Amino acid sequence: MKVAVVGSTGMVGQVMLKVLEERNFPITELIPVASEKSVGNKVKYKQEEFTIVSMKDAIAAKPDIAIFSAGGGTSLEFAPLFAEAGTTVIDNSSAWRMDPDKKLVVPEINADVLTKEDKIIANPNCSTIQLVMVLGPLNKKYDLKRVIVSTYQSVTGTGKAAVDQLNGEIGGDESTAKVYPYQIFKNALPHCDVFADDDYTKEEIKLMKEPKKILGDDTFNLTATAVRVPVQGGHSESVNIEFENEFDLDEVRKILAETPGVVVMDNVKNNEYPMPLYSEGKDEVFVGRIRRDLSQPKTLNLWIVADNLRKGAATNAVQIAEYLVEKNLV
Ligand code: 11C
Repeated sequence: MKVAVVGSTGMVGQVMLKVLEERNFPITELIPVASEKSVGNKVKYKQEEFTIVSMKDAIAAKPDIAIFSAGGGTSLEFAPLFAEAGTTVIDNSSAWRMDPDKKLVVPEINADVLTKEDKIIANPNCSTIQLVMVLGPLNKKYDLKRVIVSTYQSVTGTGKAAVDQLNGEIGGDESTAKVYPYQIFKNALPHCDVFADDDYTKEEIKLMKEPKKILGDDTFNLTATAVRVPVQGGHSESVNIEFENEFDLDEVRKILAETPGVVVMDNVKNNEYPMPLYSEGKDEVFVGRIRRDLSQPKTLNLWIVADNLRKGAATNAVQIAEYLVEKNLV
């Protein structure tokens, strides 16, 4: 496979290269792409250096697959040009996710929707991916009625500048540029992405819309509050799930433990539960604190953690690429 990585110098782009390497994706030619100012610079892949090329040169090279993580504007402009050249684009931005003609895919949940005709495939938002990995199998068994999710999101979700802000504040450097409207160290900001309709943030709106599309089910209600916390390793989510049907707690644990890509870490007697520090650098989605909501029937509380740069972005995109290759769809 000839593979272009668009946004190869960014935080997610760098993890994409690492994940492609780790999973030994069958690359015959790697085409790293980045903004004009980086063209000619090098990126490393499998101990070798590769020269970053321009978008124009990458399109002309007609890659089989282009994995994009370069922001919504870049995706809107360039993904269709790659698609016209015959390339299948896997896009990590929010640009195409809710487009009714584009598939939004978490491979463990809905890879079967993909066909050869899909030339631009959307990778969901990081906080959505870890949520649907848990909601999907439980919906099949017990039928979701209402979901309330509160997130605790790592600064890596915002990008390098936010990591610099946190580290600068930790080091007491007053001159650190502020990406957030407030200090993030020793703080929690109920504000991820920008405010939009009805006083929800865009991050919350993504969380409320994307799961329904991925699960192919809009019969349940979902509400979200997204919070940025001074954490660097992964996103956490506290989730309250009301089902239409009664459930058994041991069966819930069994269903989740048997879901590929999900790891149950739930032994409170030994203080065992998922944490961002533990999830960092891992590809799985970790779930714990699985317990009944004692305030009403048929309702569950649980806690989900995943590395937002891996399963929340790069790993999911690479898994989509793997599925396309395996099923001969590119
Ligand atoms: C965050 N979820 O943590 C965001 C980052 O729509 O792909 C990814 C934004 C997106 O701020």
